[in-house]
Order: sequence, then structure tokens, then C-alpha cells
Amino acid sequence: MKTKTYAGIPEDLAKLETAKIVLIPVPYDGTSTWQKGADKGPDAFLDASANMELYDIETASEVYQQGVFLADAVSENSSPEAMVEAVHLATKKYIKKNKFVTVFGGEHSISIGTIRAFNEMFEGLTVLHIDAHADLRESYEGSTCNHACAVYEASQTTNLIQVGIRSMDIIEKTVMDEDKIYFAHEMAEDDSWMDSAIDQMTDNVFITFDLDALDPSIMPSTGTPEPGGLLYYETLEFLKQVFEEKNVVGFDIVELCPNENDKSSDFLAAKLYYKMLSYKFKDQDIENTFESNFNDSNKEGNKKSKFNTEDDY
Ligand SMILES: [Mn+2]
Repeated sequence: MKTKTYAGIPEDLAKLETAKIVLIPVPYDGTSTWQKGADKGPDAFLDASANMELYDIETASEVYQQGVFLADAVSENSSPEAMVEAVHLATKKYIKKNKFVTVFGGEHSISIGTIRAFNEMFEGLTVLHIDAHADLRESYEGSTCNHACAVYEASQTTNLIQVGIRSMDIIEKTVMDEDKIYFAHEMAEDDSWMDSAIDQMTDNVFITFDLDALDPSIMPSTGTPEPGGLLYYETLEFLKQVFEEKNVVGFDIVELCPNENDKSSDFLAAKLYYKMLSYKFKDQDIENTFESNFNDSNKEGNKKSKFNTEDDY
């Protein structure tokens, strides 16, 4: 990693002991099928972040003052399975330290390990999956840890809500919960999807944000750009509402595939990450200690059980 601290923040705000936020870079691109380059995502994101102004106008806050610890990158890439386990362990380690844990990829398969860790540590977890692709294949090209399988496990173990979907294989229909999927062509016609999606969430929400959910006109630097995606302000409106109404326990952002000729995508990813932090902490005093409300005791032996739909919404 070229950058010493996240966004070039002062070192006293970047210490693990005192930072409320942890950022784990995962420069992994082992299973992508079309354009390679998501392994360069974290560096491009950190470069753009270091060139960004750190006062957020909308929330009138400087969220970096809550402290952001830039963790060592997870570099395990001997196999998709080994990478997923390394991400799982790293994520869990920092959740146990009572941090707000965020992960920057890397291709979407990294989320398998991240979601597994959050599901073990938080009760009744909702996974909000924002993506152009359904990513519901049980296995793909011989692995259950392929990017095309990013949320299959979540579909079996958590309350999975999918937003922005506009590309899938017919076989994924056998897995998807049609009440909890918001297709892009429907979202374009009727904005009641925002309230509807939030109504279906439990209190603890993990967000996995694949940048190809965004329209290629504003996010061309991604491995598989699909037309008809989300625009910036509707994305922020939705995210802001989720952060206001739910306990967002962490998030990841994946699939930035940097391009020398398009720095605006890197910058969008940097701003989106910072916005999400700003929404999370906008009502928290810097002096107050952070409580993530993780629960270490309940899920260890139970991680394969299907989310209980009788759980409180
Ligand atoms: Mn995708």
C-alpha cells in the first residue's frame, strides 16, 4: 500500500487502539471472468481518498476524527477458499475489538468471508446486497468462492435483500427470494422500492456494495459494467435512510477496476465510502465510545442455519 494512513489523516487518528473505524483492503482478483484489475482497486481507492476534502457538507461533519485504522491488506490468494477464510478471520478479529469494520475489494468473492464473520457476530443479520448481478450461484467454475457466488451463502444464512439487479442466470431463480429482490427495471419506474426494502430489513444490517450497481455513466471502471444502473443521488438517498433507520454493523465496497483514463470512478468510490462513514457517525460525538453491539456467543455453531423469518423486523 502506498498510503500510510487512510486519506492521509494524522497518525494519532489512525491508531488501532483509539480508532472507531477499521478499513481492511483486500486486493484480490482471482476468479473474475472478464476484465481483470479489481486487485488494483484498493490502491486506487486509497490514492483518491488521499486527495479528497474531509469535511462532509451534507452531514456537517468530519467523520475521520472518529479515527480510521488502515489494517494490513489481506493478501492471501493461493486459492479462492483460502482467501475467503483469510478475510473471514481478519474481519472477525476487528469486530471482536468493538470496531466499525469496513472492507474494500477486490472482486466480490471477498464478501463471502466478510458476511460470514458478520453473521457469526450479529444476531438476525440482514445483508443488503447492492449490485447489478444476482451473484446467487451455489458454485461456479468449480468453486463456491467464485465472484458469481458472492451472496449464495448469505441467501441461506441471513435475511438477504438484493437491490439494483439487472443481470442473472435463469438457474439463480431457483435460489432467489422474489419478495426481497428489487430489479433495476422496476426501480427505474417506481421509487417505492426504497421504503419497501427498508421495511423488510431487521435491525442489524450489513451492506455489500458492488460498484457495478451504479450506472456505467458514473462508474465505468468496474469489471462488468451493465447499463441501467443507480445514479449518485438516489443511491445516497437510499443509503442515508438505511443508516438512519437501521443499525448498520459494517459494509464492504467491491469491484473497483481502475482505469488510467478514468480517475472519476476512483474518486466516486472514495466519496461513497466516506459518505457511508459520515452517515453512520453523524450523530455520534467524537468523545463517546463506540458500541457495535456484537454478540460473540450465539452463532458459532449455528452459521449454516437459515435466517429465521419469524425474527422481529
Ligand atoms: Mn456485480
